[in-house]
Amino acid sequence: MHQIIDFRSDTMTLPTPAMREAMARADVGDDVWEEDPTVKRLEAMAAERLGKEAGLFVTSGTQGNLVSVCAHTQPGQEVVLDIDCHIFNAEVAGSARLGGVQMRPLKTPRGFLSPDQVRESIRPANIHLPQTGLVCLENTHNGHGGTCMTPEETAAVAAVAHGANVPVHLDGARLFNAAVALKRPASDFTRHVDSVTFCVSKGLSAPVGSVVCGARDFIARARRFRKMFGSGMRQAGIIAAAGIVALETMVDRLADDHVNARTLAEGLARLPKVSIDLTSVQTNIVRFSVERPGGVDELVKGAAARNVKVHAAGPTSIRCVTHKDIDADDITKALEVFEDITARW
Ligand code: TLP
Repeated sequence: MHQIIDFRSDTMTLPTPAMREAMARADVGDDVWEEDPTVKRLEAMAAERLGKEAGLFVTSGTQGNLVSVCAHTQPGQEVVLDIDCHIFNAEVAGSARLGGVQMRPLKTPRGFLSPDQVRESIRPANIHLPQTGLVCLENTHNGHGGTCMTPEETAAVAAVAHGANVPVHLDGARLFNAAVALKRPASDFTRHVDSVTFCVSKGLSAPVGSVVCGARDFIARARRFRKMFGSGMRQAGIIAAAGIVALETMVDRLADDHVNARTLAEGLARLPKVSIDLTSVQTNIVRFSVERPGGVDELVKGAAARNVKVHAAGPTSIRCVTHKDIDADDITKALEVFEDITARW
């Protein structure tokens, strides 16, 4: 049992003893010179798992997406993506500011672009129009509650983009959650996209980092952008070592987080003034809304006072994320806290 039950994000996970051990012992070198054996091992391992030629260790998911957008596009081009996705909403407009691209956000029912939407959004050749430079997808979809896009849905969208010579980037910050939830190899989700970023620092519990995977020439361009953005990291094997442990030992256990999220969601659904779409709870994210003025604040503050931390995702919505530092007993305890707070609603 842990003292604080922290549902704010799976980024809150602390490194495991095995990770700390691997970090202490990591064989390292200067990674800007491509001489850090541990970073190279993580990159190769990630690329192999996702069926790509090469990998690039980056500081964060945000940086992975940014270097990918920059490496795929030219300034002035347009990027097609879902309106609720992380790249459009939560990456400080980095792609616009640093990549010089224009975003073309489209409204979707579950966070996933359809093949028709992509077909209709790709710009025809015309002197007035921007050129479509990239399509971005997100799996699992954070804003829609950790929903999963199937490999087949991904393939159908990518086929349309590729038919117009437009590459596809996948923000797979929580890609392994989708793979575990749908019981498919992670490479099934990445086969049809040109590049993918996944995070070792979320449910996989490593302290820092993400890996971008793609074709060798794409990764070479992404590497130059990573350097431009100030993240040539020298003896980065110290942190990459934890990423290796994450990939080797922390993927299968994500299934436990999904069970805990489901139990939490079903408990929340029984509370007064709480509304939750249980079909959206497919992995480790639980989003729900509170239909009572000031209710979000009451829940966030009331729960925090009893050592349960939740994230106010909007004026009427709360997000809870399950992860390895929250077990089944914690879910029971947290539900008791939420029941007490909402008892008089
Ligand atoms: N998301 C964070 C916050 O920024 C909201 C979280 O706690 O969930 N893509 C997706 C789908 C993400 O959810 C995130 C992180 C990122 C990219 C960015 O990763 P980092 O935080 O490593 O830059």
